[in-house]
Amino acid sequence: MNNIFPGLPLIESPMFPALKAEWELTEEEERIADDLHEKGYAVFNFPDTELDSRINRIQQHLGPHYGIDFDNPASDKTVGERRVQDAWQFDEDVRAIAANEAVIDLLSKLYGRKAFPFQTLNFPVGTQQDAHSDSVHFSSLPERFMCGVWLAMEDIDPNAGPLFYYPGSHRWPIMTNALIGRRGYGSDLNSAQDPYGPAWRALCEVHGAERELFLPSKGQALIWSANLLHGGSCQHDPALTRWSQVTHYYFEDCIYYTPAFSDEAIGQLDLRNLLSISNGERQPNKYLGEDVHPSKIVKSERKSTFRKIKRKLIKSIGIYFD
Ligand SMILES: O=C(O)CCC(=O)C(=O)O
Ligand SMILES: [Fe+2]
Repeated sequence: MNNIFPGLPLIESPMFPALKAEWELTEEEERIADDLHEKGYAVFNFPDTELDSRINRIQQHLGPHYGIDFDNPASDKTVGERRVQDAWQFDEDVRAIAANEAVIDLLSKLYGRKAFPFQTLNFPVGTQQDAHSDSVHFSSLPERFMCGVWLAMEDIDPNAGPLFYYPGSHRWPIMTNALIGRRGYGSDLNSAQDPYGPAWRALCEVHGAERELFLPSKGQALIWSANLLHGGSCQHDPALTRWSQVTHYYFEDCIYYTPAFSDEAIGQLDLRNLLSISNGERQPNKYLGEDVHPSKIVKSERKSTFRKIKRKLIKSIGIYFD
């Protein structure tokens, strides 16, 4: 496929219609690609014949981690821990869902680079998280090579704090520190999302955007693109559960970093040291096929200091050297 912009995921490329004409996609893959391109999310049936038994085992195994009384239908399920991060490290079913080969193949096809899962979150209830895009937590260089897959592990009740999202918001400016005039490197935050809330609210207002709720049946999943604005709506009935798993994916041959704690323009990147959930191996930060080490970034800072001194010398005594 002749792709003039390999630095953009295929589904986010302005050349998407032309690329699609050359792509070999099934009807279902084409629907998913169209939805991601136009709306920034796509719904699909999770391709795993053992899903029901995996879900049962996950609920049994992770249940005690939350400190919630699941046996009493009337108990408040929103007390205690609302999530377990990276349960894939000790729960084979969480790992199998994250590393599902059919999902990885689909994502790799849609993005044009090989996908790998790097983080799991398991929720027994709604998160009630404010609207945000995951790109302030996890981004890549080139940008947009990240996505989330949200899997419903039961039928989701409208009063259980369903996931919400703003269709089309993936096309809005990507939220960065430069955009809101903030320095991030070395900063300390309770939540990486905090500084950007007013900016996201302003974008929603100016676009007159309306949120949509995701009310899936058990076994349905939703892919969201890196810059789609989403969150968890208010859980009106605290006695309900909302079992779900989110897996976050990156794509190979990128730099992986946390934008909330980075200032990209001056080379200050809060790099991530990632493991692929698929094989447990480290996924090096790469740029155009070559490994990128944090020392290289520091080195280029040193280089620019050297350049400054050099320029001063040239100006003051007319010496030139290279
Ligand atoms: O499940 C939710 O309510 C939101 C989860 C979320 O935003 C995330 O995992 O990135
Ligand atoms: Fe999120």
